Amino acid sequence: MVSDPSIVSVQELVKEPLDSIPESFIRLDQTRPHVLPSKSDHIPTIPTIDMVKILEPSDRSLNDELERLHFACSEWGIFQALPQPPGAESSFRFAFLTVLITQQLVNHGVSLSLLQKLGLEIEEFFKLPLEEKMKYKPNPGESEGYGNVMRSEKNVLDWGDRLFMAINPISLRKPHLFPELPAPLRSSLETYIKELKKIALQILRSLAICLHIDTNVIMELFEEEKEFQALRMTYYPPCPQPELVIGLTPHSDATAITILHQINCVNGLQVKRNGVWLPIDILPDAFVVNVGDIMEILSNGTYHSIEHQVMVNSESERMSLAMFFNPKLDAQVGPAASLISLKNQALFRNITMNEYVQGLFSQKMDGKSYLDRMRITSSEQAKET
Ligand SMILES: O=C(O)CCC(=O)C(=O)O
Repeated sequence: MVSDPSIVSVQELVKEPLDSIPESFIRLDQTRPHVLPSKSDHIPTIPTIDMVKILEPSDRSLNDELERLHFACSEWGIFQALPQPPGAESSFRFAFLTVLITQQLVNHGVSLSLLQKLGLEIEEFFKLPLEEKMKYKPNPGESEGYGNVMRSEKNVLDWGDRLFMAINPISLRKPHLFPELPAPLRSSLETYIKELKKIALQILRSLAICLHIDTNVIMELFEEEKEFQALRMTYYPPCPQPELVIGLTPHSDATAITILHQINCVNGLQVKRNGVWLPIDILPDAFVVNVGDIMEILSNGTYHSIEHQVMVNSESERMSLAMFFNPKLDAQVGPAASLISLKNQALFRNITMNEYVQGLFSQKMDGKSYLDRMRITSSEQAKET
C-alpha cells in the first residue's frame, strides 16, 4: 500500500495496477450525505433560459427570461449551457436544466471546433511525462501550479491532478505557468478566455438587472483588464474503488460566477441541495455556470453559491476546465448598497477581493464555511441598529 502523502500525481499512481487504494486518498468520514441516483425520478427538471432573448431582447421576452434567470440563481445557483445549433452562428442561448442550485448554460456561442481542439490539447497536456509537468509545479507556499495540491480539512487527497493558475490581470500570470504552456494549448486557451469573458460579463450584467443593482456598479467591479480571473483544469483518473475516494472535495467557489466545461462528457459533478447530493447529468458540450460566494455577498444572500463535489468512477477518466470570474482584486466587495435598507440589513461584511482570496487560500476546503465567516452575526447587527 502506498501511503506517501506527498503524491503529486494520481495519473502516475494508476499507471501500475493497484492492489488497494493508498491510505492518503481514503475518505475518513463514513457519514457521507445520501446521493440520489442519476436518472432518479426525484431529481427535479430544470427550466431553460434563452440567451438570445437576453442579448437581443424584445421587452416581453427579456422580462420572462430574466425572471427565469433570477429564479434559477436564487433557488439553485447553477445551470448548463449548450453549444449553438448548426447554422445559428450569432445566437447565444441559455438553458437552465435544473432548478435548485445548478444551472446549465446552453447555446453559449463558443464554437464546437474550439471546444474540441482545446479538449484535445488539455488531454495532451496531462499525457506529458511527469518530468515535463513538474516544470509547472507550485512555488513553495503557493497554490498555483500543477499537481495534486488541494486537500480537504482532514488531509485526505483528492483523486485528481490539476493545473490551477491566475490568468487575469495579465501581470498576475506566473512566468513558469501560462507563458510556458505548449504553444497550441496556450493559443486555444487565449481564445477561450476571451470568449468566456464575453459570456461571463453578459451573465453578470443580466444578474445585475435581475437584482435591481445599477449595471454600472457591477461593471465597475469587473473593470476591463483588471478583473480577477483564474482557471483550473483537472484530470480525474479511473479509480478501482471509487466509493472510497473523492475527485474534488466539497466546496463553493470564491467567485462571482464560475463557468465549467466538462471536457470529455463524463458524469461526476454533484451539487448539494437540502443536505442531499444531486448528480448533474451532462449535456454534451454544455457549460455549467454556478453562482459563487462573491455573488452571494453582492446580492446580500438573494443568490446562493452552490456547494459541489466531484465523484470518480472505475471505468472512465474525467477532465474538466473551470473558469473563475471575479471582481478586480482591489475592489471592496460587500452587499450592493442599493439592496440594503433598515428592513434589509447587510448580511455580510465588506472585504477587498484580495483579502477574500488570500484568506481562502490560507485554509483547507470545507464546504461553505469560509463564506459563513463573512456573515454579520445577529449581535453585530443589533449593535448597528
Ligand atoms: O471537475 C469538475 O467538474 C468541477 C471542477 C470544479 O468545481 C473546480 O475546479 O472548482
